[in-house]
Amino acid sequence: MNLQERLRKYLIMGSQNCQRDSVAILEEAIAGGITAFQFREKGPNALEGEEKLELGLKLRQLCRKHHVLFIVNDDSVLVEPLEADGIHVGQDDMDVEDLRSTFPNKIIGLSVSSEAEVRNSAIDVVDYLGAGPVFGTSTKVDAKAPVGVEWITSVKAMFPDMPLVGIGGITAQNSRSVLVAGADGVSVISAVTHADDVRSVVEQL
Ligand code: 3NM
Repeated sequence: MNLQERLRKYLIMGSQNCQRDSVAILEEAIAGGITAFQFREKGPNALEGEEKLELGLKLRQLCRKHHVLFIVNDDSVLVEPLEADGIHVGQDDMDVEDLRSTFPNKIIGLSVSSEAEVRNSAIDVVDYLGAGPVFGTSTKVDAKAPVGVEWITSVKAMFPDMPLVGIGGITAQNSRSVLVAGADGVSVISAVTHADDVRSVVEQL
């Protein structure tokens, strides 16, 4: 599978996004067919230090067992201990050129939500882009204004060969529109972590 295919159904999650055991939720999401996972332990009520590492190790182990891509969100210190496949950063996180020199062989993902952000980013050193928030989201406290599926189409037009995922407010009901607009995959938090039937939602995505 190439990276485009591996990013097709991309669950992002930390314990703060879960109302029950996050390990169980990841197991169900894997059963439903996610292809990639991002460990994003961040924001209010997120674990830190040893507890964060311990949970990361459990989730990492599950992903390894089931050949699901494992990406760490914005924590370069955890990349090696968790043997992550890569790291994802936003515009206000670590600089992607520094990350590339630290991790020459890891997958690096970068979020972009505007043309200005694209202009100010070293797109040539990253392996995939996340574009959003496509729709309104209440999961990320400091999320920007929704950019719509049009932004997906614009980014794909600018970088046709770059793997691209949509993020923000994506659900089983609207995920098709994100793919039709040009995304290679959809990344989702609450639609999966808050689902009564996680497996079924992932299957529908
Ligand atoms: N990043 P949900 S939006 C983590 O726009 C994150 O870069 C975003 O959560 C961005 O699927 C977002 O519950 C939250 O809307 C996505």
